[in-house]
Amino acid sequence: MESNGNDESANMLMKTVALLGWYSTPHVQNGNDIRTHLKELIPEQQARLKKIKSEYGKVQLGNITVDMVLGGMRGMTGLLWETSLLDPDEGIRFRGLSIPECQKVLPAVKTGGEPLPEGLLWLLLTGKVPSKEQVDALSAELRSRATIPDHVYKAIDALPITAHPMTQFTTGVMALQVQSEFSKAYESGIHKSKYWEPTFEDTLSLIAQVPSVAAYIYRRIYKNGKIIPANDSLDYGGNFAHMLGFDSPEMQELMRLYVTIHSDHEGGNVSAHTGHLVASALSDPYLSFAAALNGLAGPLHGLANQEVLLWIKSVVNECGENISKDQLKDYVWKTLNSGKVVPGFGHGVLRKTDPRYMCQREFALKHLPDDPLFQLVSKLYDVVPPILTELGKVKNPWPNVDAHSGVLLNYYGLTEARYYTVLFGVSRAIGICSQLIWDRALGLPLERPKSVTMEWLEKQCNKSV
Ligand code: AMX
Repeated sequence: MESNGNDESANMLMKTVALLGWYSTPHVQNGNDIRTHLKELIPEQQARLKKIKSEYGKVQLGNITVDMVLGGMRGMTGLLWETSLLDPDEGIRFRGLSIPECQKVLPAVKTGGEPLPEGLLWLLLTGKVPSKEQVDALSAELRSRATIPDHVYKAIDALPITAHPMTQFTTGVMALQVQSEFSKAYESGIHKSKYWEPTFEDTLSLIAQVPSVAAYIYRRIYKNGKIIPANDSLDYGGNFAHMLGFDSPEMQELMRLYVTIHSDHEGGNVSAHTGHLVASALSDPYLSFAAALNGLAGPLHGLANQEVLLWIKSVVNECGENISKDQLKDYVWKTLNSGKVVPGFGHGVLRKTDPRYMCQREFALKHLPDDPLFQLVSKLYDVVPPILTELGKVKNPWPNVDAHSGVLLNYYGLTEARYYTVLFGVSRAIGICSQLIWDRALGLPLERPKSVTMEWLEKQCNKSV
């Protein structure tokens, strides 16, 4: 693998990043074994959290209003999530780095290529941009853990082939759970200061194994069960595309980009929060990640990428590929008037166009500018936001990540929209699992917010007026 880390602008960016202090942890020793890095970082971060607790424990972070309690806790700061932070206007930053910055500084297969997901995993776990050698070592570590026990395939095969791919995927992850090192260690009485170690073992194995489980499901449902073995000469994203049946260099690049940008979106979204919540009961990483996947499978969250392509295809079926903007407006209103959402638009936190949408748009402009479905997606970018704004209640009329991913996959031949959320799930393993290691390393407690009844709210509010 070549690195693009020597690129001059990337070096400049790294210096700026260091000057701005985004990496708050001191320099750690060079070395390619990620465990060694974590062993050094964990005591520093434990001390940091202890200091925050003791010095700022009573500082208020905002007022909770009735609207927040009734409105799905929007805007309520209530979780610690180290691996990424979402700004409503700028979008996601992975350990301080925006998506374009990650594209510049993370190692790639070829200079100027898309970031390798293993590099992002290293960044999320350690807060440091890895060298090419470190990424290669992590790729090799993942490959060494990628073998799936046979009973996992049998568990999936027990489901009807018509079962939704996400149901099959969650079943596969649950079947992997029997190998959990964390649950074995807990049963044998491990000391809590060591929880992160079996969590690390489980999460790395889980990240290593989900692409094979996901590819098995794809080939089982759509390719007559003809399974493609892993290619050990490929990286994580390239090999995933290969096992699905796609060997073009462009599709492999798309998969690297896809996995990287879908990996993490701070802690409050349904899948990340669910994984973190379930793990706070010391459920092992497999149980926690399977729970997260069940949240991702909802149409307001990860299933939206399936919904977008199906919706776009229904537009084409009814009006043809060369639909005018006026016809498209009518179609959007028809969707809204039938009581449905326009999939791929809006967000719980973002208030501008999602940078994950923008980088996929740039990929499309580079590789498939004339694709009719891409052109339709571009038209939707013009047509939908003014209509959602006109509704008067939508807080963010702009497109999110899911508005774009389907047409890219479809262009390269991965046309089965019902499968798309599984790709999202494979990617999410990287972010959720990285944070789970830190959850246990930092000794984060059982999550248990307070709930109230309407009667309690009425009484409380009557007292305060
Ligand atoms: N189409 C139609 N109505 C929409 C809308 C959309 N794209 N986005 C928001 N609204 C509506 C809401 O349904 C809500 O209506 P209600 O008051 O009648 O219930 C109102 O606008 C206010 O919602 P909001 O505060 O702007 O959004 P939210 O935080 O409650 O929900 C989200 C965010 C993403 C669920 C919503 O924008 C939506 O349903 N979008 C379409 C589905 C989608 O693309 N989901 C993927 C999100 C990204 C991801 O997780 N992968």
